[in-house]
Amino acid sequence: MTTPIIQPEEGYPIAAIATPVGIGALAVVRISGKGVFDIAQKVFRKKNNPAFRFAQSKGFRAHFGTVHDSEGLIDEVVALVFRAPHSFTKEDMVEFSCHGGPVVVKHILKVLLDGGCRLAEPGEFTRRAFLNGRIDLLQAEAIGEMIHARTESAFRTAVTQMQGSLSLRLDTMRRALLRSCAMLELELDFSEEEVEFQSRTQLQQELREMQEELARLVDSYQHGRILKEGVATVIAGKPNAGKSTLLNALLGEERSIVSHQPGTTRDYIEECFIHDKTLFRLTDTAGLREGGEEIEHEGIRRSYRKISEADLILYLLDISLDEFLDEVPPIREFLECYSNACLIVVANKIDLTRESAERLQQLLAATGCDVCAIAAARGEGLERLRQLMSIMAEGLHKQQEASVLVTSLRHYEALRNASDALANAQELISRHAETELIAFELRSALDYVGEITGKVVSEEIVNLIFERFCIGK
Ligand SMILES: Nc1nc2c(ncn2[C@@H]2O[C@H](COP(=O)(O)OP(=O)(O)OP(=O)(O)O)[C@@H](O)[C@H]2O)c(=O)[nH]1
Ligand SMILES: [Mg+2]
Repeated sequence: MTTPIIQPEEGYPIAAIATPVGIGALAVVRISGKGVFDIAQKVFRKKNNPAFRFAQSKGFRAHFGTVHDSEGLIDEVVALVFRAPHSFTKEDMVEFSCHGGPVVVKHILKVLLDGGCRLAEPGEFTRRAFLNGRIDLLQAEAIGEMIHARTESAFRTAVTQMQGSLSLRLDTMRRALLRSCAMLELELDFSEEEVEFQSRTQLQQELREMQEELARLVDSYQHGRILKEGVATVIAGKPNAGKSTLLNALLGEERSIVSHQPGTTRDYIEECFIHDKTLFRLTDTAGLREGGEEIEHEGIRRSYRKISEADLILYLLDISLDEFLDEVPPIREFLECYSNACLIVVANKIDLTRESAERLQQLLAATGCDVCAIAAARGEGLERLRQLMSIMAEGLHKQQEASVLVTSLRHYEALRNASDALANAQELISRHAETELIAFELRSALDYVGEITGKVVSEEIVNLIFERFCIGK
């Protein structure tokens, strides 16, 4: 199990530009850590008040003045003071709002670095907020997700997580587990006297309730993942069916190479688009066929991997070919093998046949699937396809109506492990197993739950989480 816990850093003063690179009305450069008031003092002069001292300023105060380097004035700024522990990092902080030109901002950053700060690493401000106990790991991750949210619903979910609703549930669970663990361990201290401080019936009941709660959270992951990452939608089918043409048409740009040669797409291509407030992560894959050479083989292997991970499969076929019914067995196979995903059969190239209605009917009867007819190259039928995709996505969403959603694979895995440990504990209790074994399972459930909020977590995981942030956050 992971060992606790990373010690809070010493609070070496760090500096970073907190706003995006480029030209804007304003930009913010922030510093945090020990001695930042002295560093700010070296470079800042308050308007009409030469006696002003950051060290004596109250928190949450804005001071208007100028920033200088050895050669003179750099910019007029507003310096905002936060006094520990009432700041984002719980350390002393100053934020300089300056004019938003890239050169100005870099100059201000440079004087602060020359003054004694070091450049902050990606996510280091948020990391300090976590290490200093201002937020837990879940909330820190939610901040990252909120910044990267591409749809309104992903944003809302991240905000809920940031406010700590999932943290609260997990903490309650953790406390209950801790209590039971303590009782069992107390029994161990008196093992010769065969006392039972923790009623086994009551413990069984409590563990069952916790496991149900964990199961609900685990189940919410599919929905949460779709909100965050989009509906994983894979366009599959034989070579030349028009998969790349369809990807381009749905995106409205020439993203994937189209050619009349079968086997054009080798590696898969992934792009996102939003329709009707739903984010779709669309993947164009290599056409599925026997034979071909080595690179194409690898492409096809990757296609199957993507198909196996899909929420929604668009199975594309060329309806203008006389042998279009040859596609029925592979479609049936898809339905069987990838039953976790939704499937839409998309009949392409209707512009090339006069019998499209008749053929579609045959296809519908033979597969029993939702069939959509299009001419991807001309953009015909795409609106109906998009509608059908949205309806399918709504079905995926509605499968889960939990108020708290799990959106991260890391949390999902820890919750599943915790749930497994609770199942083991219950099994042991019903077999009247030794207290030691039951306590061991409860401890590991406790550790898994603690991993999520960061109560018990390895430095490696913390590093992985904060690496994905941008500098200045
Ligand atoms: N007439 C007609 N031709 C189309 C249509 N859609 C695609 N095509 C043509 O079909 C050929 C194959 O299209 P692609 O999009 O490259 O097919 P693909 O499924 O990606 O093929 P691979 O990458 O080889 O698996 C190209 O010549 C396209 O112009 C359509 O709706 N009507
Ligand atoms: Mg292609």
